[in-house]
Amino acid sequence: MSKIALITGATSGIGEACAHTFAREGYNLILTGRRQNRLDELAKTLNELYNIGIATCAFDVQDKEAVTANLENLPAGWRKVDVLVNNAGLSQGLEPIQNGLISDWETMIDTNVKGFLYVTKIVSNWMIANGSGHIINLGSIAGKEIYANGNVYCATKAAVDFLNKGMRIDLLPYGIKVTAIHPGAVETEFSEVRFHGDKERAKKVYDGLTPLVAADVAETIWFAASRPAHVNINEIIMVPTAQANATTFFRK
Ligand code: NDP
Ligand code: 8X3
Repeated sequence: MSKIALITGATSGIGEACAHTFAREGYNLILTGRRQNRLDELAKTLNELYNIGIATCAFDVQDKEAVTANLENLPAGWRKVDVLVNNAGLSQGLEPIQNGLISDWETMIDTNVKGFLYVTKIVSNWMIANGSGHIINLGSIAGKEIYANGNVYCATKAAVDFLNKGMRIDLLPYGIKVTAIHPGAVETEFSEVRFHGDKERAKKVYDGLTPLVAADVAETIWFAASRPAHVNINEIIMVPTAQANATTFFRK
């Protein structure tokens, strides 16, 4: 029987790339995100390329009731999730703490921490019932090192780092693997979202260097997901060659 991967934030960037990678590897997929049209297009493309089963669920991870209703309403067979790619997330703003918008902070905390937890609670219980599973959490280099004006975004990713470590302990007795992937700069819609749609400012983030692309991260996630049963990858920090740490870039 084909395995199942549930990928949150599959409408763009790293999540979308993961959908392609896991589909290529023969997984059936549960794809989530807010934009149903993108989920439909992705499902159509993957159906044309690979002969796999796909369920799509459009919901906002910030909305606890919507998360529960959408996931719990999936047909029972879809609860046999082998891999959860806990990826939905975003940054909003890049301002010193005294100037930050409270609405941006709330969106980041509600999405990257609370939404992440809502999904984790439901799927980890499915995995416990199934007797196995692998949760792969998208942290960030921003959760490992703080940078100027990163304040709340970095804090949410630091929370993911600790939750990753905490859930690994809690889920250990159930044989559930837990991994975090912490990327540096990946060119996706991330910066455009951070800068509230300012494409020009977003592009500048990657000026003069070759950033990671979403597929680089998806392949690393696949590496973690495809280790033998007795091997767990606890975490991986991956950056473009032109990035030494959260704040040091070499730009041509
Ligand atoms: P994108 O903006 O390209 O993709 C983000 C995805 O998250 C989209 O599919 C979006 O779907 C989904 N999402 C955002 N908010 C919500 C929400 N409230 N409810 C449901 N889904 C939501 O960015 P990336 O692919 O780059 O980001 C993916 C993850 O990787 C994030 O957690 C990010 O923090 C992390 N990351 C990114 C890095 C980068 O440099 N790009 C580096 C390190 C980590 P939709 O809008 O349809 O809801
Ligand atoms: C995304 C990477 O450095 O822009 O998490 O925060 S960074």
